[in-house]
Amino acid sequence: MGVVNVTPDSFSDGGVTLRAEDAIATARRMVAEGAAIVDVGGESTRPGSEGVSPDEELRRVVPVLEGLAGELPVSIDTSKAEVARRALALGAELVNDVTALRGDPELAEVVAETGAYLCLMHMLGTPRTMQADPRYEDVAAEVAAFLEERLSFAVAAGVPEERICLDPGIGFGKTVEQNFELVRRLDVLLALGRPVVVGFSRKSSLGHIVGDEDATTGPLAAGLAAAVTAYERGATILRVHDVRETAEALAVAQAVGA
Ligand code: HH2
Repeated sequence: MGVVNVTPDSFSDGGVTLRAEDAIATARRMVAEGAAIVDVGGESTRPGSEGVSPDEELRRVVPVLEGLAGELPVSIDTSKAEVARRALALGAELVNDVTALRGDPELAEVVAETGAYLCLMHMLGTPRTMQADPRYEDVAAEVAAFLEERLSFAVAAGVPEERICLDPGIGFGKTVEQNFELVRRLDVLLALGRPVVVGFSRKSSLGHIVGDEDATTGPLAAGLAAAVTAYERGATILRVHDVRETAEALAVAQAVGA
């Protein structure tokens, strides 16, 4: 899954593809480089962010979706029913909701009615508060219990279980150690029986682990190692900013594992 942020303030690439034509070109390049789907988002959820209005989010993503006109598999990274509805009408196939259907009470119905795929992600708190001293007794078990509950909620709302994937939410209310533990113990999430998404790409924990205490992003090489280790532990979808490099790293992991 290639990340296309149509935002001025995303944590690693804010402003890079804010213009629709740049976002469209990036999405096409990512698919040419090996992405199976591109995740288009118009709102940053980086630590400390406040969120944007539905109108602003639509203003950012609609021209990109119109430009792509259903030519590529697209996921819409949103928590808002209004944005999801419009994106799905413009050809998006998957709704990637970092609130796991807790943000907008109407989003479940939109996903159920349209037959879209859905990604449910774990987050502790909100982007504004999530990195303030996150605590768990057992991070993998608690994230799995949360995702199991959200999965039941989505199914009860009419989203078929086979259309749902789950994501531990790397960096969303977790310490550096907790992020790595979630990948190490991915089997606990896989036991829920749904495909698991991992989005470690460029996240600051990667910078911390290679010695930069003040990192707000992580280096590419560290992100590739995270992608490969997540893949080897059973992740099905890797949400990444650097598609070509990730596809090359995964080609090696696959060749070894074949
Ligand atoms: N991470 C980000 C955003 N959306 N969705 C899922 N399912 N999993 C993730 O790990 C995830 C996500 C944050 O990355 P990015 O979109 O690059 O940054 P920002 O939120 O600042 O736009």
